[in-house]
Amino acid sequence: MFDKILIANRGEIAVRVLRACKEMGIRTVGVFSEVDRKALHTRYAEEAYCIGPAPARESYLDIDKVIAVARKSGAQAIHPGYGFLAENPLFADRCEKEGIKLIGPSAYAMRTMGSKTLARKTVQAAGVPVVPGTVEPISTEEEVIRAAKTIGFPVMLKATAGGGGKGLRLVREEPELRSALRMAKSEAKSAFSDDSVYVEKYIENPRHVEIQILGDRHGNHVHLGERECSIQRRHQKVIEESPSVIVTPEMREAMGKVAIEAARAVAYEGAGTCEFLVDTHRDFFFLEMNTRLQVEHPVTEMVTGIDIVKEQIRVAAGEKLSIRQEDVKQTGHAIECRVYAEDPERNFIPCPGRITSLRVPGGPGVRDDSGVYAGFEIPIYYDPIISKLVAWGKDRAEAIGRMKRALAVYVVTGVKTTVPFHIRVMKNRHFIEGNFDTDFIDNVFFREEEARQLANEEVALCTAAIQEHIEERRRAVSRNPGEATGPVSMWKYAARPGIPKIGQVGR
Ligand code: MV4
Repeated sequence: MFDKILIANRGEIAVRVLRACKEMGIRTVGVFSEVDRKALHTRYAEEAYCIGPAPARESYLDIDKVIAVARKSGAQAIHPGYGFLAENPLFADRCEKEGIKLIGPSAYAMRTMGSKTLARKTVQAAGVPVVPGTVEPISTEEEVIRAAKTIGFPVMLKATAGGGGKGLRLVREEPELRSALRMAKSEAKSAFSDDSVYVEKYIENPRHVEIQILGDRHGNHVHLGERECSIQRRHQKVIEESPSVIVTPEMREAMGKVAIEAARAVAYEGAGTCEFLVDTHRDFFFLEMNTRLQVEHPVTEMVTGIDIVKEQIRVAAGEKLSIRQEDVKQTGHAIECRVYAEDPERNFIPCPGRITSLRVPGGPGVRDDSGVYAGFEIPIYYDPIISKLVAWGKDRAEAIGRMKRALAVYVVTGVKTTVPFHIRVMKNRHFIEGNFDTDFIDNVFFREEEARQLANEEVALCTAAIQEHIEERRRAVSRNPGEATGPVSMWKYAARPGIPKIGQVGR
């Protein structure tokens, strides 16, 4: 086993990896940028080194600087966390050359899965169902048109180097194809400096379900079941859960099996994730494979009891996986809310700044993976994540109940957070019923919230009008006490003695 690991990351994920190392009795080395001198991960690492100015390009993404710290500190392995250098095959190559173990899969596995078309080709050859479409990048307009006609509209144009929402274009009908292709290509070019695209059949109202896998160097692979990740805002996951309400035991077994086949196809070592789109008939299709530890890994840990980071470290050291497939059991239900320093009232703009006070929830089934503390200033340079709040319960209803209870007492002052947004989602009837797809947040949820707000405004307006009327009468009566009874009904008026009836000739 390693006796010293460098954690080449910051924030909550660096803290998460540091915790695993400490529990395993492994010494830790941190790296930090100039704005992270007082960050939690910097303080928590046993030794830590500054690797440059705030911009990630000059610090967390600088391969030479990270390698220099590993050599100087005598770390035998590097854990890259997620983001930054985590899926960079050049970094993997460099670590190998330096004789430092990168905790994760080979550069070959990263390269294969990094190219979305090569990934499709590779896993398809291994018998994995992929979204119908091309397995080669396409260059000319004519080829794209031909491919789209063969596949059948609607289709989706995707960047070969893509992932996330960039270089993505939905094409419903043929006339839109040419301009969509130009846009997809130019977006892909500026985002990835690679303008090649491929074509897929568009899956309507899909759900995003992913399978966590683990592999070792001895040819063992297991899957840890699924995570439901359809609750996304503009291609950013915001809430994840395990298990998924739509996945049956048979489906889980089938998806787990093909995810393992995909992993075996690249001799996958460490923790990885196969993403699938699930259509309305519950057919599933491989989308892409992420060759890293994922943000949402805690929900899997909560339902399986397996420490994914410790397994990563063990297999990186050459050990066998500590579990066999038959040891993997999902117990209960876990939900994760990503708490960000963003203002949900102002279109989720990032709100970096100093956290003036912080009270984190606890109690049964609640886990908060945080990268901050009261007094810390969230820098503007990185993802403004505060923590990942995870609630576990014996079933989904209990997990939602615990999440609501935890969110209600989560206090962060000094910066705006996404906590109020999460509370709204936990109370949404579609969410409670498990009835949602990848369109839920951007379309259904925000539209319902807006309609509710408009209805509330109408009620407020009526209440104000009634109040105004009451006050107006009160003022009129104080001017003229004779008006105390208000306007007299014509029925009463007509019945009063001595008052001539309408149409009656006076006596
Ligand atoms: C799709 C799709 C429908 N059909 N591909 C968006 C990001 C990228 N990772 C894949 N994405 C999609 N690919 C086909 N053939 C719908 C999406 C999609 C989506 C996927 C997962 C989670 C949220 C999403 C939101 C909008 C669109």
